[in-house]
Formats: sequence, structure tokens, C-alpha cells
Amino acid sequence: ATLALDPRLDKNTSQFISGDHRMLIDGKFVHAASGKTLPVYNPATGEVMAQVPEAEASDVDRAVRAARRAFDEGPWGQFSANRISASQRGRLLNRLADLLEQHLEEFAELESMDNGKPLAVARAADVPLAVDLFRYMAGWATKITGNTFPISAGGEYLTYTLREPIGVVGQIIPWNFPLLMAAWKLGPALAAGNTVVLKLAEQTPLSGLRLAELIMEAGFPEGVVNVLTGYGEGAGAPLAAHDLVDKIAFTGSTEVGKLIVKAATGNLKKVTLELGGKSPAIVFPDADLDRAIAGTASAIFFNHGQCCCAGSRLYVHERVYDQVVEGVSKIAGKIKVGPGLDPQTEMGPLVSEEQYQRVTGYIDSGLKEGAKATAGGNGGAERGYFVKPTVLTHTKPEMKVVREEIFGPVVCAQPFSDADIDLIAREANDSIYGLAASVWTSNISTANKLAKRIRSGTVWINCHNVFDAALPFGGYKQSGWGREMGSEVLNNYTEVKAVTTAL
Ligand code: TXE
Repeated sequence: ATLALDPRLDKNTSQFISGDHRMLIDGKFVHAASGKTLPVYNPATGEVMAQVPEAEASDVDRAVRAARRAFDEGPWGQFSANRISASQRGRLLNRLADLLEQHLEEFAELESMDNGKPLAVARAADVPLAVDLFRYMAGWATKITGNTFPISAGGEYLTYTLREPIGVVGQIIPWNFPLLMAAWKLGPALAAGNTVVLKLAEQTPLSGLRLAELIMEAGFPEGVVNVLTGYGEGAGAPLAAHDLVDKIAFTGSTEVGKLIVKAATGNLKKVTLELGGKSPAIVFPDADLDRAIAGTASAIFFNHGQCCCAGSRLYVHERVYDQVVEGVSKIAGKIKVGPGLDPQTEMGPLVSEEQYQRVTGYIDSGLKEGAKATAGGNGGAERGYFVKPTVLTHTKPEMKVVREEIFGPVVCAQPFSDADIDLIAREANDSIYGLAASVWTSNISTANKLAKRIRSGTVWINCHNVFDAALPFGGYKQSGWGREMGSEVLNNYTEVKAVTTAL
């Protein structure tokens, strides 16, 4: 199935991509029980570059049972006599971070080949952020503690809480930041002492499969981490529905998020969801405009707009609207679109044929409904899933391009005339989503008033897309349940037990 790989790739990366891919179940690298595989495409060319196992319900069941055994009976579980300590868990996570860092270049190449993103971006963002996340969570392993309480019941009591792992966690991730999403999910689950079955996105399984090798090299016991490749319906759905899974964590579309909730009702497993967004970027006339123009352009065009928090609705005060839209359009027009491995490339192809169809479909629908493109629009590339950075003006609040998540490099610019904070907040909040927002102004009162009024999990002031392992990230409204990262995420990976002793 393998076609000629890019000669610029390191030999080891090429070898890995064209090798025999196996999933990690119970400490062993295995094919799907059925022997079936699914194709992995190079989004810059549309060619198949690898085949990976296509896990189905029976493979999911094997992986879940392995995770169950590792939690209930193995050294990872909280009850076995030879159980691993919190500090050893932290050490394993640190070792994994070190190994990942040693293979930074290889992972950057895998991410670029598989997802399409520029190599330089994967090198500077995806891989180092994943390393940081594992290190940050390694530190938490020894700091997940309970409390004591001066309770008021009559008599003398000693009361404390224990924070315990939830148990077996199923995790399902998307393709926009394949390695980083795996890290966001695995890091806190393992730091808190859970065992995991992770299903990678079918579009981008390569870095996760390589990470599985490093997980075993780092010394994690068998069954603690299981990594599956497969389709959503074939492998994701049985994982979400499995009765031996105690918690499911999902990142992906809001539509599938709702299916996950339904699937979880069988055993009422805990659910956390990180879903879509339609994040506003709001520019006031008193903003540092150069910075606001560059910042709001990068808010939408970073990672080709394939970010759940992409600044896809640009609201600009009418006094500076023309200037800002012209500035953002000029940046859009200059972005060098090309294959991820090309050193000149600033924006790669979209991840898949399906996403290409979806995003170009949105652009067409916007133009048909009366929007105008001041940059980009459809057409151009002969092969590969390339879409031009696009700025749409003359949009109306009820248009699909304004209401729905496009998940591509397409921004809808809209002017506002009244600088009334409540009106602006209402417009920013006019969405089923509530993931993120950015406010661009030099007035700290305007900035912080809006930060309070906007209903989203993140508000950036004079910046956008700033992430850190220490900062909680997640959504209000239909953008999700729970938070990723920070100390906050550990609440989503632990149960709290109150123990009361009559003295
Ligand atoms: O997502 P899916 P897709 C949004 C974005 C994008 C749209 C579609 O708007 O255009 O979703 O992308 C697994 N049971 N986001 O189709 O289908 C699937 O295998 C269990 C935003 O790629 O949600 C993959 O591993 N699992 C988002 C994962 O879910 C199922 C990132 C995500 O796929 C399943 C990605 C099922 N029935 C897309 N169906 C963000 N928040 O960042 C699919 N999956």
C-alpha cells in the first residue's frame, strides 16, 4: 500500500510510516482480531501512505479487559499489595516526557505527514506542548490529596476525603493535534492512577502508535495503557458503550459528543467532552491595531483553522472595520499554502478529503447566501486537500457560515457600531458554543467587563490561542463538559470519598 515517501523525511520516520503497524493491547503490539486494516492518507497528495489495524468491538473488549485487570489486580490498581506508588507513576510520566523530547524531530515529521501541518509548527508547538503536559502531570501524581473537615454532627469525629482514581478510562481523540490530544488525555488519567484505552483518530493514527512504543519503553506495566486504531462507529462506539469502562473522555464534534452521552447511559459511566466552538474575536477601535490584525488573523489561520477555539467570528468596530478586514485579508493572501514538509509552507492541506469537502462546501454556501470573499475562496489546488485562507464579509447572523463550526481557514468578519458592552457580549454569546473568545482593546475596563460577560471557558485579552499545561481549557454550553489540563482536569479523573470515623 505504501507509495514513495517524501525524500526529505528522516530514514527512521519513513521506515516507521511504511512499517507493519500494530495496536497496543495488554503490553503487546497486535493486529486487529479480524486482520482488517484501514488506510492512512497523506493529505498533501491524497495518496495512501500506510495501513493500520481496524479495531472492532472484539478488539475493544480485549483492550478494556486488559485495562480492567491492570486496575483491579495489577500493580497499577489501588488495592494490590505490590502496587506502584504515586511517585513511581510520576517517574514513568517523566520518563515518557524525556523519551518524547528525545524523538521530537521524528514526531514532528510524523505529525506533518499525517495531519498535513507545517513541520516547523509541529516542531515548535505540537511536540513540545505534549512533552510539557506529561511533565506537568508527572508533578501532580504526588499531589492529588484529600482534605479534613471540622464537621458539626454531635460527638467526636475525624473526617477526611480520599481522592481515588475512577478506574478504567476510555478516551477518544480527534485528528487536529493528534499527539497533543493523546497527551492531554493520557497525562492526567495516568497521573491520577487510572488505566486507559485510547482510541486514536482514524485520519491520524501514526504519532499515537509511535507514542505507544515509547510508553512501553518508558516502563508502564502491561495493560495500563492500551492504544487502538479504528473508526468511530466500529471502535469508538463500543468503547463508549462498554460496561467495564468507568469513564469516557471524548474530544471531537458536538454531534458525536451527544452520541457518546447516549452510549454511556448503559452503565452511567462518567463523561467528559471537549467539543466544537465558534469563538468570537472582538476588536475595539482603541486596540493596538497592528497587533490586533496579526493576532486575529492567526486566531483563525493557525493550524488551518482546525482548532476547536479558532477565532472564526471576527467582530470589529465600524470605525476600524475596513482597516482591520483589509489587514487580515492581506495576511490571508500572503500565507504560503503548501505541503507540510516544504520549509516555506505556512499553511498545509486540510486533514482529509471529507474535511476538504466540508470546508469548501461552507465557503460555497456563504458566497451563495451573499457573503463576499475579500481573501481566498474556493479553487486552486490540483491535488491534496488545500484550501485558501478565506475572509468573508457581508455575512448575516443567521447564515450557516456564521452559526456553524467550519473547522477550516475561514473567518466571518462583521462590523459593530454601538460600543455598548452588553450588546457586544450578547452578540458574542449568540452561539450554541462557548469554548473561547478574544477581546482586543487597550481599555482594561472594557476588556475585563467583556471577559465577565462572555460565556466561554477561555477569554483571551489581546492574544488568542495561548495554551499552557497549567491552564484549564474547556467549554460552556454545547462546547462540552469538564475541563482539560491544569489542576482542574484531575477532578475529572478522580472520585472523592468521604471517610468519617466516630472517635
Ligand atoms: O469528528 P468526529 P470528525 C468538529 C469539526 C469537524 C467536525 C467533524 O467541526 O469539522 O467535528 O470532524 C470518533 N462513537 N471537530 O468527523 O466524528 C472518531 O473516530 C464514538 C471539532 O473528524 O467527532 C474520532 O476518533 N466515537 C473537534 C473522534 O470521534 C466516534 C476536533 C472525532 O471524530 C463516533 C475534531 C461514535 N459514534 C472535529 N464517531 C474539536 N473539538 O477540536 C466518531 N468517533
